[in-house]
Amino acid sequence: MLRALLWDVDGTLAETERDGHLRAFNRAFETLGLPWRWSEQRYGELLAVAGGYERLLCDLELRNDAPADSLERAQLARGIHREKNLIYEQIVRAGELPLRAGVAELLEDCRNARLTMAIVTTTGRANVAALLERQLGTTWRSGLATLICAEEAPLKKPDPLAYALALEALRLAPGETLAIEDSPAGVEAARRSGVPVIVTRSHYFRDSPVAGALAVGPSLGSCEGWSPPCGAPRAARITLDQISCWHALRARRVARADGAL
Ligand code: XBP
Ligand code: MG
Repeated sequence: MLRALLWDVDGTLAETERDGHLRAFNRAFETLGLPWRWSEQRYGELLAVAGGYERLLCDLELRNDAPADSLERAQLARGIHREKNLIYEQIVRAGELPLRAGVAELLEDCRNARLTMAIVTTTGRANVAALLERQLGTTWRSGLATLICAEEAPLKKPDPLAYALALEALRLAPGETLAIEDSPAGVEAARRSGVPVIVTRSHYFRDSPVAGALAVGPSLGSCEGWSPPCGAPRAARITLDQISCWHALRARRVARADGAL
């Protein structure tokens, strides 16, 4: 039985990478008088590295015009990342990062059904709080039993730590939960902790292989294009009933493999 829904943040709740973090990084470079700018395509390549600070450091290591000394480079990266997060928060508070289609409705389904939810992300807590407060109002925490963010899980996805901590906090077995992710790293993190996962593809990962997901589709705001197909293909969006169906299918597969059915 499904007892908790675990939400990824970046790319899943909102298109935060292209419309938030990338813009904020470029503005941070500018504010700090640095000549660097990342194109949308370059940022897509850098997304192979999880975590904004780690991503930035990886880019600086490849630049001839970045400090050659590793301590100096790390210090510079910390300063840029701090500035980026301040700017990111401004973008979010200005309302420029709407939730993706179907997200608010599915959150509401879960609240109405009193289904436990959690946030499981590799971004910082302040970024999550700013986004959800701006988009959902001051009651944004309602229904969220725990938030596992970069502060709790310094080993970032695809490491399974964030999911392991969420399961521990919720005192649930992996099979009693289901994660919603958008990226291969997120899917790998969930799978390595035994958590079944569905994928709502985001801008940067629209064609990436996501092996092992229970279901994959373009948007929670539509029943079109999902594999396996939705049970109610004419429904306007992915509902909690649909999520529960996918989860139950998997539970039956596991039971069959165990010889219980
Ligand atoms: C995706 C990430 C994040 C953001 C940047 O996180 O890799 O690191 O790109 O955030 P999610 P920070 O698990 O939510 O998909 O700069 O705060 O690290
Ligand atoms: Mg993500």
